[in-house]
Amino acid sequence: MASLIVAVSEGVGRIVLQRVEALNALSRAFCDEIDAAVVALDASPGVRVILITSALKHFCAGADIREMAGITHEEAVAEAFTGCVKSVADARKPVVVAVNGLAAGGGCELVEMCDIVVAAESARFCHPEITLAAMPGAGGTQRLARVVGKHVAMDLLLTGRAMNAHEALAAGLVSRVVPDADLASTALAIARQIAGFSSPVACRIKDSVRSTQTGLAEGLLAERDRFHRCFLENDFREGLQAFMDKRAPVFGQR
Ligand code: CO8
Repeated sequence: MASLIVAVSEGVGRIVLQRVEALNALSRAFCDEIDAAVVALDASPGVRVILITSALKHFCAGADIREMAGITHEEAVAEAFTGCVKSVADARKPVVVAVNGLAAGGGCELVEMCDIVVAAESARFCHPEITLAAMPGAGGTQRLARVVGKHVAMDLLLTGRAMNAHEALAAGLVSRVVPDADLASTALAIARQIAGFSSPVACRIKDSVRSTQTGLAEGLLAERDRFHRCFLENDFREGLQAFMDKRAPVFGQR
């Protein structure tokens, strides 16, 4: 089965994530597929809005931990590796995301890159990187802190706990919370509504709102550099190995 479905209808370019074998974990190949789809939809004259959804029980389990365990520090630096996609944050057109189940780590960073976040009532958001002796590398310390503020961001990033949909709404990470059964239809209705407006104006509004994020580009680069340093550390290797062994990690022991 294809891990991605891309379809265009009524001005909405829809991307459905369905990497079944790893709960949409963001392997490099999967990120490349998503990036190619977003870039193509963003350039397509028939598309005015991009909509990202998951066909699985979770939105996305984050970076592909199994794959990451084989990446060296040199490779991470050379590839500007982040464990997440690049294109969503750069899209010119508005991006709506529908979140069901868990959005973890890189999956939560993908959400943070989107413009309108519609969450199912049972959706949860977390940054469990610290439990692996890792840290976000694709904006988790930057975009998250900008939308939820320092203290909520610190709570999520330093404890790895999951925030439910209503808490995420109150914190500003989510735009709307809807009953689970209404997630797909509500997200599509929002995307279609925006697609019915003037596309150049929608893009200009997006651009203008984005320009409020001063210092973001510098913050993202500094975050990525700090993230890459994890690849040199024993605790990080232990965190990844423990996940794969399905056991609790033991940090600071080697
Ligand atoms: N990477 C690779 N494989 C994964 C991942 C992942 N992130 N998440 C789940 N899988 C695999 C599981 O290993 C399992 O495979 P198998 O059946 O072969 O054992 C399969 O997907 C199904 O998973 P579960 O059986 O665990 O399904 P559950 O419904 O019981 O649990 C969870 C779902 C809660 C999502 C659980 O799988 C989980 O906790 N996953 C890990 C989530 C996580 O920690 N993600 C953050 C990664 S860090 C990140 O994204 C930021 C970038 C920095 C990364 C640096 C280090 C990786």
